[in-house]
Amino acid sequence: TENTPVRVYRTDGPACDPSRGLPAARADWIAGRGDTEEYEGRAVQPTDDGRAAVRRAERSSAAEDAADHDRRRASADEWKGTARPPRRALPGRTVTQLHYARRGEITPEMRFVALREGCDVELVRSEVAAGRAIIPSNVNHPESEPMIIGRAFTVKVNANIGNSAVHSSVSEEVEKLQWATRWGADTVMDLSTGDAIHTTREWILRNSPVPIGTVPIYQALEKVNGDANALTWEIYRDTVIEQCEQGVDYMTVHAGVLLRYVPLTADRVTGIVSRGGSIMAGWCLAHHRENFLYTHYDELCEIFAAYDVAFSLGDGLRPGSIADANDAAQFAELDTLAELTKRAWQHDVQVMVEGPGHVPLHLVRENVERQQELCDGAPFYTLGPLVTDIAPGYDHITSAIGATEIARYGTAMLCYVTPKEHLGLPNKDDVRTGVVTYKIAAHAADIAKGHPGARDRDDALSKARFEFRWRDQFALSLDPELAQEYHDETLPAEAAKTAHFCSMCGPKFCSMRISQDIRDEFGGAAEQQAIAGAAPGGLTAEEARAGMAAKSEEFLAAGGTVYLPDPQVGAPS
Ligand code: IRN
Repeated sequence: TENTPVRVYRTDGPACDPSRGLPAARADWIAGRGDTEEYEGRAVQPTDDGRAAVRRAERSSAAEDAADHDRRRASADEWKGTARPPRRALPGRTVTQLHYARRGEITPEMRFVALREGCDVELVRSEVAAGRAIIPSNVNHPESEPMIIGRAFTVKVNANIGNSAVHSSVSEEVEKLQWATRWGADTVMDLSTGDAIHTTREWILRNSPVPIGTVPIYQALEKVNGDANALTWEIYRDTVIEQCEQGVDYMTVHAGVLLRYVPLTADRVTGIVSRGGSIMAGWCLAHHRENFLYTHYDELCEIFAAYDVAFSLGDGLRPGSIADANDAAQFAELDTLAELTKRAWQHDVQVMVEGPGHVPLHLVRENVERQQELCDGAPFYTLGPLVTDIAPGYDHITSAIGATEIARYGTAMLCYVTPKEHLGLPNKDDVRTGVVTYKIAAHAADIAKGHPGARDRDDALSKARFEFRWRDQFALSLDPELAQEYHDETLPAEAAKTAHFCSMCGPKFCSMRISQDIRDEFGGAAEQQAIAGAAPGGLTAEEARAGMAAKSEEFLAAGGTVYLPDPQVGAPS
């Protein structure tokens, strides 16, 4: 029988020389709208001259640190790509996808997204216009391939990468980006906190076919040498503009951590676990003033509107243990995130809302339903959630369980968790495991939601499996290499790629093969007979018939009903 091809969108983009970056495929679309202008000289000069690393090396007087710093500078000097002047909205113009969608205009980005999702472009436009979906697309990131985050579309997966003060270099981060998109990450967040933060981000952006997200407060903190109390709105604002000019597509902003909410975390088991959340809570307490991200929020909206940067409203008070799930602090912050969502919309700025964290399975659904109701359907973007706290080393699994549940009820994007969560910085293997695990969660949710066409790949793989087309089975897998590696561990011979069994059950007990024999015996096609005949050691038709007769007797003796009658709950006795 015919096998129709299955189309899968690859997120890894075209191959390129990392020191030159990807072609600016979207540049003509952006310029063609005539609503932006290039400007000379960046609004903010990068502070990234390595001073921070030298200071750090001096502080710790660790020779290793200095060597690490030299290595980073060396890789930074290798950049051969062209430095484009930054672009922003012409005075008085709004350039966001939300703005165009609300005006009823369809952009090339919306068309691209519709093709990618296999849906009508009007669905894309109307969901963006309603704020229920976002297309993160900074005008300074023309290398990106447009994608959409919203509950009406396939569930997306974000992978976090980024160096920390203790580990990894610029080129390693680009490799991690390419690695993450190779396994299917739909967006990548650069959470670098060490030195060379600007350079690392530049390399990542110029090489990224997927939208890039950041948490600007991390870089702002670097600028004040890690002293949260020294942070100011001005330092933060300049950092945001610097990142807008580079092309960051969405930014996590912890503007919902209000001064009055901080005491609500006092009795928690794990307090405040969000990095950004704890920085802002510390700042609020130290100054006894309201969070400057909240008080300057409208200015931030104006900046975002000029570059089409989307908000990812941070959940700075998310629970960090199942004991703290759905508590007063978390839900108070959510109320504020709802208010901020609507304020962003007033500026035509795209927005999604971040969610937990750690939540036991039975409390997961409430999170997404509450967020969807309060935030008028703005996309929800959640970190897991982990449904239990007892499996460090396996938190990609504890969180994928919660992620599947929360996506099933409407979360639009899942932030992956790797096996190293709570334990250390993920390496390449962890990134791969994290991304694939989250592709499983997202896909399982798509199927459960009845998303059109979601099951096609499953059906194709199952058919390949049933027909012993091993190579097709590998190719259709989320991780073809691993599937083949595991198969070949016990049956490496080329002949095994067409054999009608694998080493799990062996030739004699392969259920697929037995099914095929039965199909063959009771009216199977001629080609099935040929297949059955080729396999060694299976059941004979005689054995199969005898087995089925025995089963039939057993079934009839037990009453012969397939389904038991419905229990009469509460019926009068
Ligand atoms: C996603 C949902 N909730 C949190 N996240 C991600 O966590 C967010 O997008 C970013 O990657 C990271 C921010 O962590 P902190 O600063 O809140 O700990």
